[in-house]
Amino acid sequence: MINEYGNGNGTVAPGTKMSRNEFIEFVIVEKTSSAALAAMTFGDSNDATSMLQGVFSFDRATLDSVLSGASLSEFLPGTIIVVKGSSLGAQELGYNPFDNNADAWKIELVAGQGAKDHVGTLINGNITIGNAGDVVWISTSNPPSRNTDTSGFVHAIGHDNNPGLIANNVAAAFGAENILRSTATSGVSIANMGGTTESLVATTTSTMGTTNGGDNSLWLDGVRASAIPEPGRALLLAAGLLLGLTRRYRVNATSES
Ligand SMILES: [Ca+2]
Ligand SMILES: [Ca+2]
Repeated sequence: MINEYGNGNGTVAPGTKMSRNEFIEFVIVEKTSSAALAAMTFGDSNDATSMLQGVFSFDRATLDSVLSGASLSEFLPGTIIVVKGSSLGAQELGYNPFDNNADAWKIELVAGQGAKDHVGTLINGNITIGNAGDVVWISTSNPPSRNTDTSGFVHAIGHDNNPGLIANNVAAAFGAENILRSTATSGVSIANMGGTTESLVATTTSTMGTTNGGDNSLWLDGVRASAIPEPGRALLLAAGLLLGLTRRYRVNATSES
């Protein structure tokens, strides 16, 4: 799912096909392999939300190196993957969901490196978030067959006061709440404050790489808690039990002295 995207100034860094200071934040809601992610495409629409604009895909080798570092074969539910422009810092490929640390659940890919423009040239624009409107989408089609093809979309969110074809198709497929009736000036992010049912807001407080606060954080915290495999959870329970025993021992020691 797309959890948030940030609108910057739209200046595209050479060779990256994405605005320097914009980002897309994805959340994974079921166990997903690097092959499955690399087989998908994602991108944006034009400002009128009437046509697809940029089409990207994830770099499988980068995702494999992340999973290998974490000794996992799949990304766990609750994982955040950020795709960002080249001015928003270096790639962050550390991933360790067994760490009880929000940063350990996310990776950040830079456009042109861990996430790249799709080799197909049928739809060949840059990812630039528009002030008047935009739709950010992820699709099983590789790539979509034409610039109005939304048939493979597995999720999309957007903003537009006057929705075009793509925005209208997204509203019909995923719910009217997936398109925020709003503009988004530079510096504004569109963020889901809900869970699997969108509750979109336009906000100047972007949270690239972390949960969006409110019900969005409660939802993803719950998803993460139930995603930790049993051995990891058992270890955490054992650590908690040990802590409890230590506390009791300390209380007894204090009362005896
Ligand atoms: Ca756009
Ligand atoms: Ca966020």
